Amino acid sequence: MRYSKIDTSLFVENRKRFVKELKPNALAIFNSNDIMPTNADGTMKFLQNKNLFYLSGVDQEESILVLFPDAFNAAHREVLFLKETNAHIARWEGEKLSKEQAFEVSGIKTVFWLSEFDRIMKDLMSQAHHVYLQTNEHLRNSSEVETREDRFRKKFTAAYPLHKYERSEPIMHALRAVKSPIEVDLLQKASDINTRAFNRILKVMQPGMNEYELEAEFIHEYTRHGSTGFSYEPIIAGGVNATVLHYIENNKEVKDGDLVLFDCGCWYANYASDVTRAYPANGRFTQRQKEVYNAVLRVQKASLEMLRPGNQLHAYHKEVGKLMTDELLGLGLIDKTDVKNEDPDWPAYKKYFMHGTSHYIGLDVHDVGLWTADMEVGNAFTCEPGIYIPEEGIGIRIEDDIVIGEKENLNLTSGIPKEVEEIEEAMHNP
Ligand SMILES: [Mn+2]
Repeated sequence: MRYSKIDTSLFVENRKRFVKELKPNALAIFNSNDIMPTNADGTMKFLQNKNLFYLSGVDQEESILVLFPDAFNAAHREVLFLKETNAHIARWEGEKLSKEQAFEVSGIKTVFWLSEFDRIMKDLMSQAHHVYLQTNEHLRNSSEVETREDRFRKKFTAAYPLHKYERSEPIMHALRAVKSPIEVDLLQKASDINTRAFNRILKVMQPGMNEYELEAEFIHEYTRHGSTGFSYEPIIAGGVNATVLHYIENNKEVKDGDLVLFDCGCWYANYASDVTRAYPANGRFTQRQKEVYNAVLRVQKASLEMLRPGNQLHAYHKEVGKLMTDELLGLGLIDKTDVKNEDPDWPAYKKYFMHGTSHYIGLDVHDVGLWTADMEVGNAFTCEPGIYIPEEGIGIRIEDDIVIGEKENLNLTSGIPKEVEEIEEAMHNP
């Protein structure tokens, strides 16, 4: 792993919180993610299943976690099944967790090799009535790929058809939405690495560079500070490219006079950062760019104030829409008639600001969480309003990552310049 050892109490506490929500005589099973194939014998970089990680800290493929708080044998209340390792395997594949190391990472005392799974589970299943399994219930998930968990579920439910199966996902969404202090520190570390990268861009960007050269500056800074890389495909978009919301080609020349949008984030210890800024290629905003930029910035600052305990995400998004409507009227992009005749399901402001303002962030970039509950202390959100004007070649989004606090919010990305004067100052004093 590239990250420093995480305090085991995080995973111990997470398991305590999780098992409290289970029905009596229930066990829960979590499978790791697959190592995804490319072509021939190639594979993608491994990314752990985030529920398994949250409950164990195990960051290795072919791992299974079983939690059974009512197990007769106290040693079977928390069990890990891992890929077997020995000197020969270590020589070929590199180091894998030993049973002792797995305990040090997770705080789980009972660790078996995977080959013992069927035998041990036969015993545990004879005692259990309910079985909690995980499914991907993320609102925006649309993947058709069968996961390791999916394959496991088919096989396991066929082997034990008469147990009562339950969803662990609603519990996980509620738990993972509220970040503990250890998690906030890890999110801050990811944000700190990202902060270095954005500040580096302010020093090196020049008209004539290609967008991918700027992308290289990010990965350079990420890698040398222990990140495993981008937490999503980065968007580096000069001029009109910034008005294409999911522009990820990053292959055009940055022109003098362009505003360049950077939507970039990195991983640290499986926690994500996700930030957007728009910086002028030549170090100076034009008058119009500044007007639009400051309009977005006002909406962003006011929106950040509304991410407070007791508020609701749906109402919040409506309020942001009102703020944006006022700014677009001020910029002359829409008029009062547009607003008067607007479709309530697709208000006039959507012409220039067509995406959501906030999402949960944590172990996933678009983290799991409750979209209908009140906001509470410990929730971590992005805040990312934008204005996109293709006819003027201007696309601006300003995005920070914050954690809701008791008295005030913690802005994890406040070290990334976002005031016009600050940006121009930094770009002219490399
Ligand atoms: Mn975002």
